[in-house]
Amino acid sequence: MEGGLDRDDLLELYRRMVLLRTYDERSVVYHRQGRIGTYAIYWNHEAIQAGATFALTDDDWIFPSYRESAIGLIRGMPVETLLQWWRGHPSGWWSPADWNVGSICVPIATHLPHAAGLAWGKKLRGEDAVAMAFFGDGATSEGAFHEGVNFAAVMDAPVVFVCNNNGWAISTPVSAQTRAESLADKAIGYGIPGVQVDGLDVLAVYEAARAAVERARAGHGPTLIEAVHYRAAPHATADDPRAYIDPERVEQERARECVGRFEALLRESGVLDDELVASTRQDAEDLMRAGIAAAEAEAPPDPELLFAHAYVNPPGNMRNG
Ligand SMILES: Cc1ncc(C[n+]2csc(CCOP(=O)(O)OP(=O)(O)O)c2C)c(N)n1
Ligand SMILES: [Mg+2]
Repeated sequence: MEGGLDRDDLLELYRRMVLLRTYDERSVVYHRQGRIGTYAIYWNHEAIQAGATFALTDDDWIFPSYRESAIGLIRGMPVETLLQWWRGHPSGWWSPADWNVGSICVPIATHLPHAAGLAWGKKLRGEDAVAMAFFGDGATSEGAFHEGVNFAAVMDAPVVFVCNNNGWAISTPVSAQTRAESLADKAIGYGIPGVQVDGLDVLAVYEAARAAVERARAGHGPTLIEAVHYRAAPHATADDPRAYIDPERVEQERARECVGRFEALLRESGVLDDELVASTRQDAEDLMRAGIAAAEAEAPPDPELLFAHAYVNPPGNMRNG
């Protein structure tokens, strides 16, 4: 079977990719209908998210950026929790310890020291959990990237750093971020392995992550994985990339999209047929429909919550009367 995975593994991997894809496509529609707020599209990032996390056990921790906002789905997190996050509803703030999934991190790279710290803490306690942190190409220009990776390297902390190199930090291309030949090369400066993989090949991503997790669990410290692809959708629903992106290149990338590519491979090897494809998609769509209904059925939050944990003594202009 493919990449040391058996038929059930391959189907589960496929199911997770379809679930992530469906969530993303429905979210863009919900945004256009005014049912969720600004949304960070991850269309064609599913191979990275599903492939890398497939190497984890449920005891391992995942630290997502906004680009991996729905990654909790692979652990069974309810769709409505994630939709509520994008609706700005407090029921979207899950406790990381309930799912071993950190909070969605919007400030670029600031979750990397958190992942390093958690992993080091696990190691000190003699627990063998691994932390996997996701971030973009632009994040590698941030101080917190250096601090997180260097700290994890020095402490041999069990971390897998997964860089989603989609070629863009909003409108800034990778060529304006670094003089390094590849982002994986940055690992050399930290004395850890750096691996470059095709970010649209879910099995290649899985294999790189599997090796990195094994290394981390064996006490040999972190690995930097650079998953290379090209952003095939706007940065977010608030972005109009026509001002800076090459539309022909985007069309080419969309034609090689990762879910269809894996689906074709599984059909060729006899693992998938029309019926399974249809039922997997239907299940994901049903889950989304139930999720948005559950989210919209919740009472709106109390606006005072905005201030509840902000000030012990609110300044005068924020006090009533
Ligand atoms: C510390 C910080 N600086 C700036 C921003 C504004 N910002 C939001 S997304 C983004 C681009 C990040 O690009 P990249 O790391 O490549 O991730 P991608 O969005 O491509 O997944 C920036 C600069 C931010 N969120 N946090
Ligand atoms: Mg990027």
